[in-house]
Amino acid sequence: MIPPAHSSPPVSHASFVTCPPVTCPPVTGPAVTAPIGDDAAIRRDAIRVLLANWTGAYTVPSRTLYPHQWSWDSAFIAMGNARWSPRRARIELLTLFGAQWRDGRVPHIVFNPAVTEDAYFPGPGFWRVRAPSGAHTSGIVQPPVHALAAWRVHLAEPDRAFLYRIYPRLDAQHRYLRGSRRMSGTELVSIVHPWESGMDNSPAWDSPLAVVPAAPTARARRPDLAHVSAAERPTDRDYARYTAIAASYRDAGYTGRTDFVIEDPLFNALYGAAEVALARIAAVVDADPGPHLRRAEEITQAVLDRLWDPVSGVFRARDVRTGEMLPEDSVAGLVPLILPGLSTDVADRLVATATRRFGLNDGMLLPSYPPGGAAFEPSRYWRGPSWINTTWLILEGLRAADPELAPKVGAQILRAVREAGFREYFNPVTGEGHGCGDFGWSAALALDVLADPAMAGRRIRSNQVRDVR
Ligand code: 9WN
Repeated sequence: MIPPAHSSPPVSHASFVTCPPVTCPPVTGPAVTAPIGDDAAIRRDAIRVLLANWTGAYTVPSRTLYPHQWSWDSAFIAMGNARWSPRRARIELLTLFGAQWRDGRVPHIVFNPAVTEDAYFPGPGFWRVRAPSGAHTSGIVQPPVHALAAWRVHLAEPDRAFLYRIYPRLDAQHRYLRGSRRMSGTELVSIVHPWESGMDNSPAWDSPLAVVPAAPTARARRPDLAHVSAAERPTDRDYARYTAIAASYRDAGYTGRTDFVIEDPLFNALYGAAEVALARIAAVVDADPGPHLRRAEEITQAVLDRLWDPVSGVFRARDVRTGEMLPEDSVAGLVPLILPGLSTDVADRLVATATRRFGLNDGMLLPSYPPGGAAFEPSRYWRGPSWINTTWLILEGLRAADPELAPKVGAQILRAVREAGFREYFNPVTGEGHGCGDFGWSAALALDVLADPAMAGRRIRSNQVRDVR
């Protein structure tokens, strides 16, 4: 299937990079799984991981488990790369947007043609898509953290030419979400697959997934299990459901609804925060920031109106098919803390929930699911472990909401990678590392935290708070 192509010509790698074409060189150096010394050592080793995962035009999340380009991984990785190689960070984002579809969607995976089909499931043969650039991609999206990443990359090394280039593509990405994903008729956008949430195996998805038929024909191959223990990954049953939803969406031409239509607080909070970042970028590229700021306000209000649960003091996902809020909480419900327009009252309640129910202030790493919850599994992918990216998003929100707590959360991130290495996720209670090693965003976001003035003991000035930097 050839999806509708983007209206502007696709970005060609050759037009903006002088580095070699996308290839997959062998991994260099041993995987980082052993404890790694002080801050300077963390920095050195984080850069080593990012270099080892660099393909010449983007960074793979992992050489073993995820050997292609992932959408939101690239945004987080760009923010870390901005701290030592802004040029690499710009290339990372431009490469991703080079595979943008004509309708504006930014696919969640851009496949490396040098990697064999059986290295990752579902691969290009399953999705059957070619973007206008010719790249093989998936047909779904991931949380839109890219405008924030582009703005951070620009702040690290101002480059108006980069912003002129990326702004129309970011704007088209948001136009796609606004035009094709507002499925409840409100300002909120829906995800149509658990993979779109970025938190695929979250207990929050258990109830909507329970009604998805897991047909035997949808049985997935599991190359992931060659790299990571089955006890740390989703079950076969869940994989069959993921596969069934993706296949039905593909067969419908990647449009419309699936059996899974959810308004997710993490996705929508990043969408709102990204509109603020787009406003900042628009001001630099002589575009009008006004519509972005208005949309940021509308999205923030809709997140509050539709997803805030005042009883439990956390945001909850809503099932658009039933109209009901989902019963399970997860760290996704804390991420609206990043919205610059959130009221102080709500922000304070979120901080209280994060500290009381998620144990944020206990010296424990921030879990992806509350430790007191019935579905808590401290080492299974998204069902309890702590992840560096969600912890980092909460840290971003805390800069305004609780400037005293923010550096402690930054310190937790550094402690996690110091003690266990750049693992994909961490047992929040013991700190033990799980999933793959040498994981891209764990390295990148540790670099970002290390470069943070608040981490060097400096106080955050009040004019820096409530600011998407
Ligand atoms: C499916 C790459 C991605 C992350 C997701 C994480 C995991 C993929 C998988 O890995 O998902 O997209 O195969 O499990 O859940 O957040 O982007 O790191």
